[in-house]
Amino acid sequence: MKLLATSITALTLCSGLSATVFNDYSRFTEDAVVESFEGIASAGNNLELGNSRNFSSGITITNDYSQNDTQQPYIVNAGFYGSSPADIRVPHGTAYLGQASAGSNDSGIWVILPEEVELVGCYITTNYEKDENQAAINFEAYDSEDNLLATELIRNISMDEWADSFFGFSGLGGISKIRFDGFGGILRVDKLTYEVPEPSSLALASLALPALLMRKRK
Ligand SMILES: [Ca+2]
Repeated sequence: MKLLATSITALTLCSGLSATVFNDYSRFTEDAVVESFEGIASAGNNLELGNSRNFSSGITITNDYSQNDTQQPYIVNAGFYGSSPADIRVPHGTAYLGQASAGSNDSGIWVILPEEVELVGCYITTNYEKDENQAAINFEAYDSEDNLLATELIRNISMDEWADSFFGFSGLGGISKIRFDGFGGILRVDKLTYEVPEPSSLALASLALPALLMRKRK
């Protein structure tokens, strides 16, 4: 019975993936893939993304925006809605991903990763001058079966703080999607970065359960 109980615990631990939040961009290695949203919208322009768009970095961005809504995700290059580019210090390059009132009339912005990753994150600003309590985003990580692995409430980060405001999720090989679901204000995202696990880490994880069972059988 003891062996059975131990085996069930081990199986539960293996299938019950979770993710943790991290803020240190230097955890990524040179193997990480960066989506900086450059070269998509022409200078000074917005490109509305509609319901789904694939990016050369491998990610797909989806949103269930409908024609009845006034807002949808967009890529902005060098300036925002006519404001001077100098007003905005974009963390990486001149272009970024944004949405006004993300999640207020839709399910927010989903980022579908091309494979299950170990690390994923981005630089985020969520400011809203009229009401700082409205300027909050739920940033979430999901596995391939749409189980929520982790969520982080991010509040009222000003434009000045954007380039210092990285939020990421870490989960060994189990993160398939991330989502931004907000309450109001304008969400801006840049330098979205992901990294798949080292092959040695995955091998270690896949060996862990059989090794444990083998040990218990002795
Ligand atoms: Ca950029």
